Amino acid sequence: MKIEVITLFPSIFEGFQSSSMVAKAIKNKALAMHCTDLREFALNKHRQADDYPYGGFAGMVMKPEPIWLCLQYLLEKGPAPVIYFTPQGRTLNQDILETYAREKRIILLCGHYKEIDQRVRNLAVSDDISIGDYVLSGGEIAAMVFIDGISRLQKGVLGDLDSAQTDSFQNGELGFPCWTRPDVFLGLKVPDVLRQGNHKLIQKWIAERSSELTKTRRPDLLSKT
Ligand code: 6GU
Repeated sequence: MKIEVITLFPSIFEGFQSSSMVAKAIKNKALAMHCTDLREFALNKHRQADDYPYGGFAGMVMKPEPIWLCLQYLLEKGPAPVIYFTPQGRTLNQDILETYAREKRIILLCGHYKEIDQRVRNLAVSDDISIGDYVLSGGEIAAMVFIDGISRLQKGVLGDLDSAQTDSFQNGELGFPCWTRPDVFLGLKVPDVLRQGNHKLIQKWIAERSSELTKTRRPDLLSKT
């Protein structure tokens, strides 16, 4: 999968691209990532990408022309859905990640300041995504959340083939608590059932822990299924 990021701040993505799961996905060729600096498509000599909003509101709005030109340039190379990150979008969840994880190429548009001009949204954006009910100063961190979530769903990225299957949200519930060695830590023992190797019992036990946790912490998830 190829991810094209459009941003005024490409340097934010440098450490992100070269660390952890995303770096591994890129190294394994499960993922390719490319950032385009929106300012390269800014028209005037000041490379201006934002301007005052019509209506006299506070804040700045990103101008339509650089975004439009940048999108034309990227879409000439081939088709791709254009996802714009905004608090006005639908809230990201695991289903949305799984749907986009199957695409060959996606374009992620990061806004900054207040919003981008509505005309370019109407003309060229295929989906608006938010990562939650709070306001960030730009879409870059939201795009990184999205890329991380998608990259770990690419084939050959997670070490253990099954490990995505026991994630939180995979079957509409939260995950379960986990333990590792040592057997006893500060006098606290690992639950016996996990050490006895009866896989049927273990499956039943962790399913109960998942349900318990979901019921107390996220009852809203249970009413969805
Ligand atoms: Cl996608 N962008 C911004 N600026 N703020 C957000 C967000 C996105 N999702 C939640 N808050």
